[in-house]
Amino acid sequence: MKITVLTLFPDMFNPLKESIIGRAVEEGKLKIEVVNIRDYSTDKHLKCDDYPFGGGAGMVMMPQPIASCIQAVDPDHKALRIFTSPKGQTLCQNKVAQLSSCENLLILCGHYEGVDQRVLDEYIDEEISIGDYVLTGGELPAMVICDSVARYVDGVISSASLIDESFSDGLLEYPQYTRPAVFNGVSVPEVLLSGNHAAIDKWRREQSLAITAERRPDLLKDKKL
Ligand code: 4GM
Repeated sequence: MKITVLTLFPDMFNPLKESIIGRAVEEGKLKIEVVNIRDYSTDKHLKCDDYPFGGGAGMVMMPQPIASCIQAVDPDHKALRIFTSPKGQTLCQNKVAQLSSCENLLILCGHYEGVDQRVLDEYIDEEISIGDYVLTGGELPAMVICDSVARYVDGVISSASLIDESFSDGLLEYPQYTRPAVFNGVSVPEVLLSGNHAAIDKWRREQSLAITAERRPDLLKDKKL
C-alpha cells in the first residue's frame, strides 16, 4: 500500500519514521510519500495562501499549488483522495478497515481557515474528520489516518492482535496485567494465573461488556451479544 501526503509542513511527518510504522516503511511493507505543496506553487514568492473573497478572518489555501501537486503525484487518479477537515465524515474503525483495502491513498492536509472549495470539488473524493474539535492543521489527522490504516497492512502488526480486536467486536478492551503478580500490595485477578483459558476468555468477555456498558453504552445498542 502507498500513502501520499500533501502538506505545507512536511517535517511534521517525521514521527512516522519511528516505532511500528517506521519499521514497516523500512521493511517496504508500506510506502509513505510526503510531498510539499509549496514546491508546486507557480508564484514567484511560492505563495500558497491568500485572503478570502468576501472578507473574514484568516487565510485560504490557493487552488493552483494544490491542483498542480495532485496532478503531478496522481495523474491517473489511481488513489482515493482524502481531505482532512472538521466537516468530514468522522473516522471509525470500520472506515479505517475500508481505507486499508485501497492500494493508493492520497491525503491533502488543510491549513489556515480552509482550502478553496473549487479544488475540493474537482480533486477530492472524501472528507474525513478525526473528531469534533478544531486543530491548527490537517497534519495530525493525516497521521492518525496513516497510523490506523497501516495496522491493517500485512505484516505491520501480528495477525493475533487484529484477530483479538475482531473477537472483541466493537467492545472496549478488558484490563491487562503483567508481572509482578503482586504490585504495591495489589494482586492480579486470580483467574489470569489459573492457566484455564476458557475461564480467562469468559472473564475477559465479561470485563469488556461491563466496561462498555459503563463508559460507552452507545456501543451496545443494536448489538447481538
Ligand atoms: C479547516 C478546514 C481536521 C481547518 C480544513 C483539520 C480538525 C480536523 C483545517 C482543515 C483541522 C479534524 C485544519 N482541524 N477534526 N484543521 O479532523 O484541514
